[in-house]
Amino acid sequence: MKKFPKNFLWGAAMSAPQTEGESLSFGKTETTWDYWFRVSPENFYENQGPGVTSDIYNQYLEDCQRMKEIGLNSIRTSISWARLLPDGKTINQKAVQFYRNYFSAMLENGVEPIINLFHFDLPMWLMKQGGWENRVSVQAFAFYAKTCFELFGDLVGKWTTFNEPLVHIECGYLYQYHYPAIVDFKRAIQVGYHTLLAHKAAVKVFREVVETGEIGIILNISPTYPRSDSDEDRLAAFRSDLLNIRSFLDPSVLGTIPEELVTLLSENGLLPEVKDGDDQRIRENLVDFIGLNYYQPRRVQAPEFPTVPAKMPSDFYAAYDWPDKKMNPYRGWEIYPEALYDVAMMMKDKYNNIPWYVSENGMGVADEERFMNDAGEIEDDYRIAFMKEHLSYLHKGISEGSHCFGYHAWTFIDCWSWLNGYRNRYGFYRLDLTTHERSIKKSGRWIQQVSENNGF
Ligand code: BGP
Repeated sequence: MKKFPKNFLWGAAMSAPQTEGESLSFGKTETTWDYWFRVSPENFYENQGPGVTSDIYNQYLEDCQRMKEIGLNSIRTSISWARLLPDGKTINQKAVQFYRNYFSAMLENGVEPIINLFHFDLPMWLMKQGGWENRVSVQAFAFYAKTCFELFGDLVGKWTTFNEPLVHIECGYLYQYHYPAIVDFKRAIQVGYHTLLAHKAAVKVFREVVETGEIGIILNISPTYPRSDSDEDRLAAFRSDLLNIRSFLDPSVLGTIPEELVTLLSENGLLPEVKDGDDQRIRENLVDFIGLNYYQPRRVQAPEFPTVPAKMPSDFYAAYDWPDKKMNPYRGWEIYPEALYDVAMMMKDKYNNIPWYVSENGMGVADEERFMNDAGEIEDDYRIAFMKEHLSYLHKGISEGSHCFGYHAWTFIDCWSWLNGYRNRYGFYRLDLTTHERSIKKSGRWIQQVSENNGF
């Protein structure tokens, strides 16, 4: 039996834009997702948009009971900025009531809410001013954060500022998976810099207005493995880590931006605009904990014909296709549970053994109705096997002293996914797209046992 530390968090992660529904009602205004779907629905898998999603806005009472039913002692979700502050300034009282009721229902069911402020869903009123490219976004975010802390601080003990900040940067400004779908490395770096400052500003305001409670940030972590031990491949891995791991982890935990990252950006004409006092803002305002979303490793090799100065991150490191990889063919992501041990050791050895948790891990599978038994239950043994393997490596890291305090699966109920709609399912509960009924999967019954035994 693999036992986990006392008070270990067993839970699941989700986000407002992927679960709430009522995306243009009860006072909420458009986000970039609502807007993009309205103007370019063809970009979205089977024209599935963010309008209804899992309808949690209307079903949260029953859903909070469902959390308890499968043994979840914690849930991470986010607040919708455009719902709470439809014009950036005025508080929407319907939103206040909804979130207070929702978080209270979690607490009544013994579920600790971990509340995140930004999960890719930028309000259109801010996008129209340039979004994260415009430094006004930093103050706008700090105001939103302060509003949340004041309104919900009595119900929420753990806050996080951003989910996967790298993703809205690279998908929005390099790879065209998020609005505004621009390809421009320099603008991407500016967006990243303002995002970092917004995170720092939110932590600062948190320390000013909240007496008890903790604050952190959630980062996507893909540990980098070079193709070979050659100097060139190792340099590629080092640069990948600078951009993809250390860019947010170092300033959040250590209060520094790696010097080598500054040099690399400077040599390539990519440095962002900064202002006096930014150094101090970055040095201070450190987090209490870190959440790490782990799905897949990153394998790299030296780029063969890099453009100088760099136009894309691939000019610093190229993807390496490891012939021995094991794949999740539905999502196209490599399955490599060993990395969770490496991540645990990295947090212990390089980040002062700061408390951290696995804030997302999971397996998206298409056409899960193939695995439905006669009683109508999805027998998702592959998901159970996936989680067991990952938890085993995590357990090894914890037994060697890494300060990990929880494991959250992606996700609670099958949810809407950005451009992929409902193609890949991740939930402990299946969502029926026509009736919006939820039904427990085998993995839901399994996680209940794991949570009850605090191990498996
Ligand atoms: C993470 C995001 C989630 C979720 C998950 C699964 O990166 O934080 O919002 O979507 O990935 O990925 P996908 O939905 O693309 O399959």
